[in-house]
Amino acid sequence: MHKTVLSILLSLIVAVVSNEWQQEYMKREHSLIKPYQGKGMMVPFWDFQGITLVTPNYVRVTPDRQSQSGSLWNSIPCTVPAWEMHVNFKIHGHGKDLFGDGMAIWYTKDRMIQGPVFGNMDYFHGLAIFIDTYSNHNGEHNHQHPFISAMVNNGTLHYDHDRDGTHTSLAGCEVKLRNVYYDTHVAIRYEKNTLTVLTDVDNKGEFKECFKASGVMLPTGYYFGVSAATGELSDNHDILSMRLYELDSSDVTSEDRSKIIPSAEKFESPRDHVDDPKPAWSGTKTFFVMLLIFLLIIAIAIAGISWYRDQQEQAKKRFY
Ligand SMILES: *[C@@H]1O[C@H](CO)[C@@H](O)[C@H](O)[C@H]1NC(C)=O
Ligand SMILES: [Ca+2]
Repeated sequence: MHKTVLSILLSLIVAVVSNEWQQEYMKREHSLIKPYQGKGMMVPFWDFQGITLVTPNYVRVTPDRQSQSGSLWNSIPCTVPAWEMHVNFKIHGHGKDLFGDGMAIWYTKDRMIQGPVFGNMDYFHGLAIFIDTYSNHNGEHNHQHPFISAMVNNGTLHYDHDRDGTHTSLAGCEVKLRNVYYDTHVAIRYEKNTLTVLTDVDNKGEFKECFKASGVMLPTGYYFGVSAATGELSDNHDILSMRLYELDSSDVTSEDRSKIIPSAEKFESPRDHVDDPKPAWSGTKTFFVMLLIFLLIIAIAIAGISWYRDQQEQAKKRFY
């Protein structure tokens, strides 16, 4: 009896807390989740360009065909100063050794402008996270592909495709994420002028750090987007979901961050990948986890007390 009540109570607490976290901190207006289409054929908060196709289960940014490009763009500028964007995607195709070109996740001033940088415009303002599956210039850099890297631009820098953007890259890491049977994820966290990119590409259900760059200045009011392109080589570039979480930003809420010009401290040369299994939790996340642990302890105490009482009853029955 006690046990059933307790387990119901516990699962209720867990459900409420996790739902609360989702509702409170996931910004629906910057997220793309299933079912994508609302009433009619409209996808609320998102616009599409080029070859991009919305299906019930994924958004195919490009199909596995040569010389295609497409993009999807959030239609609401992001006013949240500290955030974490989770992108669930799949890159797959018929090519065994040759495939490309890759895709990019954007947080930029302009949106819906087609161009040469994975289907989007060059000389952009803001942040690009490139998932580059094809090495255009073997020998120029000492990393393997696919390679995830970041670039911050104030509108003056050119993305050099022939060199895989090596000269303008902030940091990066190698990832094996193509043609796997499970979904792959990338998380982009921006808080306290620090950019952290994490990946979950091993089907383990946990993120590990790809790189972290401090001194990254990004304004509020830019747009999230994803673009992809194929050239002589091709791949399906599929987006399954995008979820934007608001992080605790009590330290910066008084600042006006809308006028910031995008910039980053000195570009670092690509360094070796360092695993960081310790996830950095936001204050709110930590709070809920502590609350959950606290409630669990209380539940265990209640269970313990009632068990003890039952034992006493039993003992009394035996004695009398
Ligand atoms: C834009 O970025 C370039 C290269 O980092 C820098 O030299 C230039 O001063 C920046 N311009 C502005 C207006 O911040
Ligand atoms: Ca490339």
